[in-house]
Amino acid sequence: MMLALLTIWCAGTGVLFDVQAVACKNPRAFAFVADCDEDGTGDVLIVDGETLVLCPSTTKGATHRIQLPAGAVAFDIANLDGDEQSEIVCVSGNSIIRQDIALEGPVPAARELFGVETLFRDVQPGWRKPVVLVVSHEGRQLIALPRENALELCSADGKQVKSFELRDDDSFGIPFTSWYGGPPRIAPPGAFKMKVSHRIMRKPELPESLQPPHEDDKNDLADNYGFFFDQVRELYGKEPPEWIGFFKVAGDDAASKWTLWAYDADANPLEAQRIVLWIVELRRDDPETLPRKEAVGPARRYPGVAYYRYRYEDYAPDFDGDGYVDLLLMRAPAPGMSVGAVARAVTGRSYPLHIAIHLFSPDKNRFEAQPKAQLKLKVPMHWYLTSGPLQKCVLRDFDGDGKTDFACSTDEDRFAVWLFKDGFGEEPDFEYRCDERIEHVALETDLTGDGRTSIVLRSEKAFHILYAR
Ligand SMILES: [Ca+2]
Ligand SMILES: [Ca+2]
Ligand SMILES: [Ca+2]
Ligand SMILES: [Ca+2]
Repeated sequence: MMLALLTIWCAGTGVLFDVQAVACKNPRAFAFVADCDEDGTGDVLIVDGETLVLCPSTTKGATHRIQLPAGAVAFDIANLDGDEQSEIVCVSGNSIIRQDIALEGPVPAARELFGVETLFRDVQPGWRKPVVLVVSHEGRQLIALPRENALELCSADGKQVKSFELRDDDSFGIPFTSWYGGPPRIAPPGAFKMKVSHRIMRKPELPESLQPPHEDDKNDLADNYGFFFDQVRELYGKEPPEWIGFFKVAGDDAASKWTLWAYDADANPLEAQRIVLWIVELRRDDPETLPRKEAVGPARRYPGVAYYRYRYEDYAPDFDGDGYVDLLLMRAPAPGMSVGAVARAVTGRSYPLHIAIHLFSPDKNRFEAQPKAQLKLKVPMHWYLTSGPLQKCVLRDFDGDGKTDFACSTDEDRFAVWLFKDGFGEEPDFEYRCDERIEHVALETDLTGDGRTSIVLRSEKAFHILYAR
């Protein structure tokens, strides 16, 4: 297949996504989102070795390749001078370098803005990551640099404008390394902020205007696995079998409703897997303490296994858009099915996978016993034996109607999307056939801020950008 062509652009009327395939050479290439054409929308960028590949939304289908300055470790895509175009600002050794982005014509040479020693000197060679370097402070675009004892804000000519001293036990966590995974967030127009994670060790006290969104903090309860394990043990009256999961169904941090679930040890081993779950209301008066139980619903059993991702809240699916998180169960055929049927499934090299959506009913305070939507899929047999039958699952809103939709791989090289419209249609609403094996979902993000999620898939030799239309 001609992946040597740099990009492939497919568009059609009435389809859910425009697809752009962007070839890349480096196996460790990664994608992230920034606004590289200053139009207020997110653009997909790919770091392919030392090449930055830009896929600006304003030139749909075209890519622009820029060599990152030699030795660049941390870099930011931002509009340093407030004109019509973003630039790359990066740290290379003790140099702060500006590389202009030219979406037309030749790319200007990189130039050093000033020299300064920063903590980025300690990163490993080859570390090359998007980082928040350019910040708005008191109406100015400044370069924020983590130094030995302070975060320093400098103007583009290297003059120190402000310095935020570190206290002894402070750490640089955020905002000095951005992570390219997870859902990036769109900040006010023109100020695109990526999801930021804790990576480097020192953090000064910063004014509110410089603080990135603390989206991780709200998940601290979800981090407390031991707390939920104890709850299940108490509710179950015995040791939870195998594994438990938990996710917030609704509410804020002070008063919230959670689902705790465990594999049901009482299930007949010949039955399909079954879970037992409880709806638990928690209240927490003091943010420092663990919450207490307000009310506990009865144990209820459901066929299948809850699809669960760590930090479920980030992906909390709400299929009917009522504000309550719904339950997605997946089920393989019961082991009790006839030997002949199993044999046929195996020889066909595909295996049935049953997906069921149970909506949460706030009136009944439980998930409905009857699924609201179901899908009967066939997936490669060996997925069961390796990483699980449900692969590359994306639970996001793709058409912007406020209701979560469903997408997953249906074969090594296929990715299918079903919109939730009072249920799922028999056929997928969108199907993408890659020309090689899809390895993982690189990004799932709202690029335009209107609730429609775009997806970036990674195959061995390319990224495949599915732009929500
Ligand atoms: Ca843009
Ligand atoms: Ca600029
Ligand atoms: Ca719901
Ligand atoms: Ca939707």
